[in-house]
Amino acid sequence: MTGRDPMGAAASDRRLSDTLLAHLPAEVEVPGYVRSNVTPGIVHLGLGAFHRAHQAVYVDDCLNAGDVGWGIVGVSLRSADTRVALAPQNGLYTLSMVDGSGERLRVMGSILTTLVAPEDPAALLDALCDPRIRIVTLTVTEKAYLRNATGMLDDRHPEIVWDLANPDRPKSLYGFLAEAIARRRSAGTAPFTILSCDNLPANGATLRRLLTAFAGMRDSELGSFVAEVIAFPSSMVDRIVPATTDADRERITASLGVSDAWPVTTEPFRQWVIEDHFPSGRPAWERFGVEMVKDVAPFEDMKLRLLNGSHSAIAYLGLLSGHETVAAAFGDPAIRSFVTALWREAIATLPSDAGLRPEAYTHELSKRFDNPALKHRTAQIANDGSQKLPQRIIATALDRLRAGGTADHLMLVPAAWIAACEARGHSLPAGHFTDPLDPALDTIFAKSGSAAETVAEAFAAAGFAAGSEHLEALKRTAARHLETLRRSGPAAALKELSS
Ligand code: CS2
Repeated sequence: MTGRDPMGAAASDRRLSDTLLAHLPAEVEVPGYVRSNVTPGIVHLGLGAFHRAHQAVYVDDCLNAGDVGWGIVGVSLRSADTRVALAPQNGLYTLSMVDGSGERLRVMGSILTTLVAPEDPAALLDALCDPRIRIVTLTVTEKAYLRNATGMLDDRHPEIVWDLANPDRPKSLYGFLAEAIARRRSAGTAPFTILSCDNLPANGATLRRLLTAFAGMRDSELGSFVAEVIAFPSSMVDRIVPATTDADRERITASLGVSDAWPVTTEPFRQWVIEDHFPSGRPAWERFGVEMVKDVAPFEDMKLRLLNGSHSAIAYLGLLSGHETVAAAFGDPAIRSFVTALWREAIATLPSDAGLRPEAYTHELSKRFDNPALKHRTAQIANDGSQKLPQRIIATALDRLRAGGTADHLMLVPAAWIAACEARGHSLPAGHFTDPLDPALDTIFAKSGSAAETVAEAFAAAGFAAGSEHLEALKRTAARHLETLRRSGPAAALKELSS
């Protein structure tokens, strides 16, 4: 396929759209349903690549099977980029699944409309109050939960302060959800179920706690209503989705013969485990491989501690060792054997009676990390370490120490996080990755303290192991690693652990 049609128009002159669906190459899968028959049933907050490669695909499966009441209203809480790309394409975009054996393309039709919250908060509140909406899903990333260092709602955050004073024009997810819940309640509309799909432990219960706190600050009765009436099932989501590159756009546009401004690239693997508590109804997701369970906690712990924990390790050690992608870093024998030892430390903290199969899981993970076609950048995963490490690494390390074990491998990860943050502007480009804690980290690094001093201040700023009796022990181990990283580099730190 050259990207030129017989009339001579370049592929990039024509945009993917409903009317062009019938003209795509036969090997490209397209929606098997009539999109104009689909009605909205879900509002999704956080229209990033992950949602479009994961949940939107499971919903597309349901629509293909004729369950057409579950179309998605996709919402960006920040930038208009996704709307700008997708609106001229009628919300259509291409999902590209890649592995060593090639690429499969499928055009997704499950996102019916796209909204940009800051442009028109009233439109989002209207969408949330539509009685046809029965579920609100979220992939807003860890930092949008606006927790302070002790894990409580950060009630001094400017967006929280604004939302309390301006309930009709909210900015944060809490402002939107609380106002929509209040409006539905006074209109006599059944509440929606709120389904967090972020990589947080007990994500449903966590969101319930934080939204209850926010709603209670507006009005104590609304707080009780959120706590008692709204359902917040927890879920574990899994699919590796690298950020889309210009090369992806060009390759996929050439294959389609029409231009797609924002396709998503992912791996063949996908997993979704959800607590089955949807009082207002839900799609029959279990028909498409979703595991509907009573308690998602063991699955969440396994995924956060084994996949995400090792991902962060690979990201920071990979960056310090000059590896640009996960596959390259995991192909480095020293990093690979470190990750194997890290998994051993983490597996010992998982429940043994929950039917998990961590050895099979890590075996499959190795194959996923090795996927040569994925080009998952270490810098992408390195973002927001202060928000990610508590549940990926620190909680695991605390469990190890509580059980009388060691956390030597685990504690190399926060040390490598600090070293990689310090390396920005030196051996790594400034701004190579970012963290909400960057202003605080800059102040800490400017003091050029010893490894022990830097670790103590960075741990305090991030709230790592705050209040735990094991905090000092964890800091000591991390400081030892940071000293080696600073003095002799990542190879020496890895070698020290392998001997
Ligand atoms: C990654 C995750 O960027 C990151 O922090 O660890 O996005 C990871 O790829 C997904 O959780 C996989 O399901």
